[in-house]
Amino acid sequence: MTALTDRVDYTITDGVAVLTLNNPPVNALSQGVRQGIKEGVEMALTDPQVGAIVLICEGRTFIAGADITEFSQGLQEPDFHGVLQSMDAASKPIVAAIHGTALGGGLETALCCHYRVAVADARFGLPEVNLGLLPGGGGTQRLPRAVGAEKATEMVTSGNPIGATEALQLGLIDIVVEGDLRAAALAFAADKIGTTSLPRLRDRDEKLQSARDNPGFFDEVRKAISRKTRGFLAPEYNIRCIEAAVNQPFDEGLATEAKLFMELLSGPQSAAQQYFFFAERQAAKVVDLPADTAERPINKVGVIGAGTMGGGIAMNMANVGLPVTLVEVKQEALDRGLAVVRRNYENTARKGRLSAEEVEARCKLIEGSLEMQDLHDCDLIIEAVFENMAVKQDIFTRLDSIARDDAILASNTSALDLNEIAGVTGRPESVIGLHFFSPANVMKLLEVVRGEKTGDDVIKTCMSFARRIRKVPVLVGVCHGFVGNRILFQRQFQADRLAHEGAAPHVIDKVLYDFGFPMGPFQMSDLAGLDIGWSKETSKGASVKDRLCELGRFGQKSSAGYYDYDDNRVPTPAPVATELFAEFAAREGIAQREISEQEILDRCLLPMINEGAKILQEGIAQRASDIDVVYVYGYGWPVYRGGPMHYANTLGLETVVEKLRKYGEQTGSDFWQPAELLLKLAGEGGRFG
Ligand code: 3H9
Repeated sequence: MTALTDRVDYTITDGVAVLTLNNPPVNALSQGVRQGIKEGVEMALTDPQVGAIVLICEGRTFIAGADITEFSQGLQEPDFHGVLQSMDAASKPIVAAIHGTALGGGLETALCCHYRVAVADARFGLPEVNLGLLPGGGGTQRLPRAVGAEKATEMVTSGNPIGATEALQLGLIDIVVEGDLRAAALAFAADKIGTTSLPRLRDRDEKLQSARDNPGFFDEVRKAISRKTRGFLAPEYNIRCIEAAVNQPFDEGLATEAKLFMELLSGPQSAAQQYFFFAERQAAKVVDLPADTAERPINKVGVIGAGTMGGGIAMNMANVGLPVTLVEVKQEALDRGLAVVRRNYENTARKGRLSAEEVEARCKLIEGSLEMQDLHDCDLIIEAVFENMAVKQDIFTRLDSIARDDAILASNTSALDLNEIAGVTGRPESVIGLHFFSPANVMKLLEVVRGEKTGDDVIKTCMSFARRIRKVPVLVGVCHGFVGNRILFQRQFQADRLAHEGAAPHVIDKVLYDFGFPMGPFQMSDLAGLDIGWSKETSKGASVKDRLCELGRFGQKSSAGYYDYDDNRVPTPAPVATELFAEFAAREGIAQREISEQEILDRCLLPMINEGAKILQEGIAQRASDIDVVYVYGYGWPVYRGGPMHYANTLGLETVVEKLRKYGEQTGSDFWQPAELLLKLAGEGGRFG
């Protein structure tokens, strides 16, 4: 065996040179890997004893793509394209032996091999779009030639990988291997020794014909994905590359791909999306947990409260095969909750994403009960009743005597003091916050709230449990609203002020929608319901929101709120809302005026950044990027802008401070006082993170 580099080994077995890549954890195409492949291919081509080459990987996966950390450092030699070119042009057959995931540059490497063999659970994809990029190693030109332009367009615009069975049917791979991959690849390669006319995807055109015959195809795709991809550059750039594959000769198509790739790579969207890729992975890590911290086993879960939240939480467990006991006080509420769960599953089945048997199996895993006592054998119990400290404390007092000694007791509170809840139990070390976002069966974010006394083992268990139920966990500390809602309160407050000062609610919403949020603050309030925390008996009409509720305008559920809704829930701005703001402004002596879109954007976003800085200086979040993960996954912050803290970095912290001061002077309010951490970092010319 020869070590070509510290990442690539070279051996010869029965006339077949085997290049073995070993670059943990995912065999990314780092410099040492590219160098090793280049040298290995050259060696094999010049060695008369070698008749074929196998490219295979050690560890858990085939090459999962370019090394993303290298993008920001500038690409080093050897150039990826040169390596691919030498493989494509090789005079001896090269076989890619694939296990795990062949992604991005990994799949592009395999596409430059003459043959591809793979194990049955291997997956293949070009997920560059998720990094704000496109496959820049010829993937947009070779994949359509392998699987057709239609399938390739779907793969590059969604980033979703396909499995081995589909890959075989499409012609992306040559065989699916049962048993030992290396042995099978060696045998396959030995069989190809001496083949003179090697199959090269660059030479194949036949699978492009159907797209050539259907010139409207790409515009149909654009239309179909427009809602989902609004604001993103990369999906459109990916489509243009496949169009080039269909309409241009291969080498011209490659040049188009290279040009568009560089445009994306040097732009702010890709920088934000690459940043976010690592932010998400960082968020899973808890800095101060000893490595040997044990986890508690979780095999059965209890949920208290069968409302929208409790039902949604229970579905997360059933989705991964975990039995759940769902407890309610009244039979009627329990029946209603279970019926909603069933309806949700049936809706999913109607869309073809679940079979009838799966619907039944999941519903069966959720057992309803009216007895809290039935939670006695649960490993994790999540309380999801309405936000009232006395009610929650009563539940935790009772749970303390019912739950097993090693059970974890969690509250789904979105803002209350977890320490006060834990304080009523004799086991505060077993109490934690698990703040799910609504709808809990859909939203990926989970704020894991660490109380003053929460045990390390409980934190570790909940962070890994979150991933088991396919959530993205972010560890946060106790404060009003934790990270997400605490920051949101600031934006809502300013949106309300702006409306008093003369900006119409729908204009404020539009500014935030255009920034990339799925909806603005007033649309969000209408969706959530304006009557949360409002009661007819006690209402004093003290705010615009109260007055809207008094008029029976509770938001979308009553087809009227800040907007009027038609039967299809299409909103039109409600004049009554603007009139009420004008009335309140007059009463409070606020002069209404024209407000620019820039001022609306600044006044909604800068307080979020400032609050994020306070959260960091108080140690409520572990790191700035965690705040961004909360905002992208929990509140629809456009990922191509990275999250509020990354966005602040792109504005420049000095600019953020300057603007905060400007609005402070304009309004004469302390609200705009920059956080100490922000002042410090801006003073040093620093950044968050
Ligand atoms: C590309 O290929 C461009 C080309 O078209 C053209 C070039 C000219 N680079 O996700 P995990 C790290 S763009 C560097 O937790 P899993 C990751 O940060 C690339 N590092 O594991 C983590 O580090 P840590 C196209 C990478 O088992 C560790 O590996 N490819 C890369 O849940 C484990 O990762 C992609 O977009 C990378 N490419 O999932 C694929 N990938 O332990 C990106 C991972 O320090 N990768 N790391 O936190 C993935 O989707 C998943 O990592 C994968 C494994 C599915 C492979």
